[in-house]
Amino acid sequence: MAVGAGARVAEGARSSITAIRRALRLPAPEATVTVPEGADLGIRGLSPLYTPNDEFYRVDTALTVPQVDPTTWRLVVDGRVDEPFELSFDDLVGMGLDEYSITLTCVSNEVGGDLVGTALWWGVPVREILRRARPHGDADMVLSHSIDGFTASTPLAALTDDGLDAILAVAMNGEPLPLDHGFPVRMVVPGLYGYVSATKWLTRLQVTTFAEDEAYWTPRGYSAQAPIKFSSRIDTPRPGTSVEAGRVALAGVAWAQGVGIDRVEVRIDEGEWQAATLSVPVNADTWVQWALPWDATPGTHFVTVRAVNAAGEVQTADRAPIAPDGSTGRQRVLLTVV
Ligand SMILES: Nc1nc2c(c(=O)[nH]1)N[C@H]1C(S)=C(S)[C@@H](COP(=O)(O)O)O[C@H]1N2
Ligand SMILES: [Mo]
Repeated sequence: MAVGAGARVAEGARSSITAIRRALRLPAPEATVTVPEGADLGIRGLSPLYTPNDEFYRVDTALTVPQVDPTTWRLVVDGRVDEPFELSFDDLVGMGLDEYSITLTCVSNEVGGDLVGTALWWGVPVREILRRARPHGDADMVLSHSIDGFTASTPLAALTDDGLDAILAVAMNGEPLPLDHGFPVRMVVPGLYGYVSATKWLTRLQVTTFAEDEAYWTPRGYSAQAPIKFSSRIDTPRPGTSVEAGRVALAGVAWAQGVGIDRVEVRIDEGEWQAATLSVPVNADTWVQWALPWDATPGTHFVTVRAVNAAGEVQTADRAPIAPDGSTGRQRVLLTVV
């Protein structure tokens, strides 16, 4: 029976790549992230600073998780470059790994949604790889290709800028990338939505132009370029739940990758905006947690949150849908206090 045989082959491939991944030993990163004291407020119901891999959101078009063998994996770097070349997994890791703290966000994240997560990634700057290929002066985009046909269009400058930590990542929270998060190699680019930057199961970096090439989502109603819109979320109490009157810990997260969060403000019903306490930021690319103690009185109450980024911009109340380039608006939750 073809179906049964196919399923068995797929199972076999899966278990063998799983075994290869489990046996893989990566060298420790040369530079590690210093997580400052106070970076995690440790409040019950609040997202931890680093999202465990098995709780990290997953978004991709793959019907089955691609099984990519790192021992035969190659990265092709080509297109509008002087020196096209190929790299093996050992070549890549041999360039030296550093650790990066970066919050990833999906363009499909609704205001208050959970398609956002933070990890400590080990990787190599994309700029070091592109520098070797010597992109032509007229190139302005890198089309990153996945083994499964997915592509993402990333501005060349976002990958080559010295101040931006765009990386090819091989590890997530201290272990090789999980299979469903792109094993063995993916891109991670701070400040750009995943669909224009975070290619999993990466196989090729094609240096090109926005005029000449387009990525998977571009003809499907999403912008070719999409910086992350900064936002904030209420984690606890959960929307729609009832809480006991008295001191209640309101808490959540806020992110403004590349810029940083200046403050988070909370409003109860139609009251004044109150400044929340923030966790100590790890860097501008990593979300912060916020918390505000609230003396809750019986009845129903609306709690609204907004962030102010380090450039002084206030999170807009204007609602935008996820297409074509990300949602906006403020999360407002209804809580019943008994
Ligand atoms: N190969 C491949 N890579 C992909 C995608 C995909 O569909 N296929 N989706 C992208 C999108 S839309 C997002 S938000 C991130 C999500 O990464 P995660 O699943 O590790 O959280 O992966 C990006 N990389
Ligand atoms: Mo996404």
